[in-house]
Amino acid sequence: MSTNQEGLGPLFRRLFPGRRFIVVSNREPYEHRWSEEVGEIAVRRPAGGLTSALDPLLQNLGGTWVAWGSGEADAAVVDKENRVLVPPENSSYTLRRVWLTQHDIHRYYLGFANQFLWPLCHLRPDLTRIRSRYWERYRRVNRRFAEATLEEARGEEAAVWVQDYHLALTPLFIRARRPDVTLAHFWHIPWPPIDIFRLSPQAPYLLRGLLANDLMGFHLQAFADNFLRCAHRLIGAEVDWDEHTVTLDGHTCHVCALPISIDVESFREIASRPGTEEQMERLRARYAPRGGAIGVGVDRMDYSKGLPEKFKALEFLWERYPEFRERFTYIQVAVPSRSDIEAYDSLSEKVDRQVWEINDRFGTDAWRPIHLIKQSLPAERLAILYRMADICIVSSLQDGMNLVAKEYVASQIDRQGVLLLSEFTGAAEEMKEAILINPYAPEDFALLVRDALTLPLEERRARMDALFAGMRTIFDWMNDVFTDWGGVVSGRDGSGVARGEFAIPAEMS
Ligand code: ADQ
Repeated sequence: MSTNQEGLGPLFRRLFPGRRFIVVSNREPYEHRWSEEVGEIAVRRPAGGLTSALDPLLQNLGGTWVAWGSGEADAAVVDKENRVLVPPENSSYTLRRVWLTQHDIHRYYLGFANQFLWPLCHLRPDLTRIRSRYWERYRRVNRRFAEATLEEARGEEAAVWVQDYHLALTPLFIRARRPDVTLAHFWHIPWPPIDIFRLSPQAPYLLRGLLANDLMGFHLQAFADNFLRCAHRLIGAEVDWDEHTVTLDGHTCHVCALPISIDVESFREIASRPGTEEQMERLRARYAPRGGAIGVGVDRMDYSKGLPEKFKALEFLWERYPEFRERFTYIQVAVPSRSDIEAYDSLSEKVDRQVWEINDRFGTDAWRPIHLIKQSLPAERLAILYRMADICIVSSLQDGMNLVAKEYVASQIDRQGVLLLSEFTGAAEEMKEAILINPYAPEDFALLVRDALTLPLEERRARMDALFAGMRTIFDWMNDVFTDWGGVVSGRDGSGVARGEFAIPAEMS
């Protein structure tokens, strides 16, 4: 752990002298809502590690954040250019809002992004919905984000950082008009192997959109390699496997593995606040009235997170090893997510049913095996749960990184917990001292839960200390992104203008 938040502003200025910093993402860092008081507007800061890390940096640099204006009162506070200064108490940077209609939300966000790209990238082609109207709207909205970004660049030199799978085409739409802007993109979810990605009828255009970047970041080298292979085989781009670069129509994009992390200190600070121990006692008495161990899971209700697989394994545990009945209680926090999509709705019902059946089968008058909390909890409550839990289970079937695993380790002030981590998460590449599980094999999974619950304290401590020692922070990650990106820009001919042809194929307009 080395980089601190304060060092990032000066680092950016040194690496990108004179460039305006612009972040582009689907979600916005501040949402305006009508409050209970008639006519009053309240500001909400949507939770999320990346937002909380980028916000202070933008406050320091005074740049612009371009995002979907999703708050119901957002339109009431912007100026005629759709801009509002944030944060409200200390105007430091510009939030430029992009408006989405109900059709846009349905087709671009819920449609192409979340019913096509998300399942495809999580190796679930069976759940993809291919609709031409989704693709048409995805193009249109991506172009809208690009236009807003171009206006915000105001003809000045700029460094634009685009986030995630919602905006794969935006880089090319920007680049085609402003080759002098430097562009980086971070893809937060897996990039699938070519045999899956090629199922996409739009594969060539998605690749072209992303190859307009100077830097393309993934959590793992394996995802970066999948991307390079797709670019080479599907559109004939030239790949340099030693340099991890890919060149198309004269422009070179650097493809890097940059594993994300969390604000470790913030979780530790919250988990060690005065009064936490008393709250832990209260929670133990409430959830595990017969004593014994407590396990925790924190996930969005998403089919990639392996919740049914986890509950299947826990069912095996209580069935085969009755000594854990009344001696091990599991708390699952599962925030509802994308519930307008059928696959999410049916997952939620399935999980409800499964939990009900397990509780009915093994529960007693004094003890409920699984507590399912279907709501979003503030970081303060999550940190207490993480600190209290004897084990934390992350059972994703596929996951770009998985921040929950890192949040659990950061909050383990008493160094006694055990992390069970799916080998199919990006985090498993770094967190070798976790107990690695295969969520597809419920009996082996159950055995490993049993092992975790019976590990001697000394070994739990040794594992947790090693996990903690290996933790990097989200600020280290941003430092790495800027350093790699800055290296690419300074390695160019000095003019800052990207070379290459940036024509937009007719199918993309
Ligand atoms: P997600 O799929 O959202 O992120 P994850 O990395 O686990 O997955 O992050 C979830 C975040 O939401 C965590 O910070 C967690 O604390 C929070 N959260 C979950 N349930 C919550 C609840 N009930 N209440 C409050 N907070 C809750 C995507 C990719 C991941 C990648 C991240 C970051 O899918 O693979 O790690 O982006 O790049």
